[in-house]
Amino acid sequence: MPRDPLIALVGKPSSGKSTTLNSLTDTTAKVGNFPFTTIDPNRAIGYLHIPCACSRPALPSNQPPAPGEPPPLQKRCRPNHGACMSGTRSVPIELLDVAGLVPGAHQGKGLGNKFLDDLRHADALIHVVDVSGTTDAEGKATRGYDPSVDIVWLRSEIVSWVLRNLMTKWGGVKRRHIAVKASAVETLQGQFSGYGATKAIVIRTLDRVNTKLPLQEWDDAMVERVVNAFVDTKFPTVLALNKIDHPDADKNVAKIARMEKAAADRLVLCSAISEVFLRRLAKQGYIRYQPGGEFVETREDLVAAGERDGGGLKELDDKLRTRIENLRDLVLFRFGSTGVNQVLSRAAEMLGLVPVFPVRNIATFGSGEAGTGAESRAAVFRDCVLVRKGSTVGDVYRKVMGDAPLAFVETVGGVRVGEEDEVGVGRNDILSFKVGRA
Ligand SMILES: Nc1nc2c(ncn2[C@@H]2O[C@H](COP(=O)(O)OP(=O)(O)OP(=O)(O)O)[C@@H](O)[C@H]2O)c(=O)[nH]1
Ligand SMILES: [Mg+2]
Repeated sequence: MPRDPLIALVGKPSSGKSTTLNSLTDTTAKVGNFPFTTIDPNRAIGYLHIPCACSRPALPSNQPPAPGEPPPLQKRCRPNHGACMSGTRSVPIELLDVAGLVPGAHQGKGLGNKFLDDLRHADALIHVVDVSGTTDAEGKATRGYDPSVDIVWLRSEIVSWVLRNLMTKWGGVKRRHIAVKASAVETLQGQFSGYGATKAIVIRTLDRVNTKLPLQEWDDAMVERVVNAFVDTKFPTVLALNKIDHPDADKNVAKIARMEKAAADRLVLCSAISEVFLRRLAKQGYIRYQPGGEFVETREDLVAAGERDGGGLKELDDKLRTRIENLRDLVLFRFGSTGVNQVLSRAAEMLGLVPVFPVRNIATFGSGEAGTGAESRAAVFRDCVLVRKGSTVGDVYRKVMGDAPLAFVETVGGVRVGEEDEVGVGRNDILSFKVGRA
């Protein structure tokens, strides 16, 4: 059965990995401004924001009663996990906060070997880069550091780690490869299985390298090329340019953008600390703020807008008011949000994750007890699972229902779909599984 996707946050110490994790979850990982605050790998559930099926006007009985009104299904959408706000659904996804990596990590520097091992099961990486330039390569406080070099050395540490693991055994690998007359795909799959590499990943790796040379004839440079291609295939990486609230961030971001021109879609600007701050103030009743949103409203704003009791919000002192003003100007107004949700969405896009909505009743999209009169008014789209692009209806079934025998599967309109049909956004992504013999 395919595993649930796992996204790992990597970066040097103090780049803001734990803060980013906190900004995407409800847990509070230990945050500090000194290196190596995170000692153990820290798993948490983050929330990926996606357009929910309940807001699709093309679904039967989902025409809005009047223009501007929410469609009827949206009012009855009740996720079992996460939430759905005005058609934007937050779907749980597993995140891993890897402790800070430093140059030389693959040789064990700063416990690097142990930390790199935590990456084995990651499907995608979020490299949290401190673009304020106020921390050096080891995460120590400084001024005017050039963060563009972090992007280069961190990737090369990952490559060196995989390369070293492979090269220590390469002689034996080659001999065995010849003895059992294996294909390059088979041999490499065996070697890369410890990183959770599937056959498809190995095939894509070799496509990238594009060599006709048999494996036993590869020289060191060729093995290194293969490992580079493997790292790019196995660990698609989003660069989260964090701390954009800092005055020195602009020039560093500009430099990185020039450097990454060919892969600009993997850059996302963010200020994790702003998101954590805003969510905390909202929880404490000082502001109105939708996580990841563009706007912050204070009591004064709401009073000015005619809400008599200021929405029940608390009064802000001068210090808080100034901080919120700055955050509005420096982050929300300039960038449209704190950017953290986009970081996660971009990682999910790179992974090609498809949200699928299994329902019990394909006519009502409900998942409660079938057949009751209340069914048509009951909660809808209770479940949503994330699967990889290229997954089939059968893959989703096994993920959701396990080994139970499958009779047939229906999608919207009661249309039968085959077990081998692929799922995709807007196609075979609302499914009703009938268990038992066909
Ligand atoms: N200005 C600013 N500071 C931030 C931001 N995000 C994190 N920080 C600060 O950076 C410091 C390090 O943050 P952490 O989240 O602990 O960093 P880390 O990458 O988890 O560090 P290690 O666990 O040591 O590897 C803390 O003082 C944070 O408050 C941000 O968006 N802007
Ligand atoms: Mg940390």
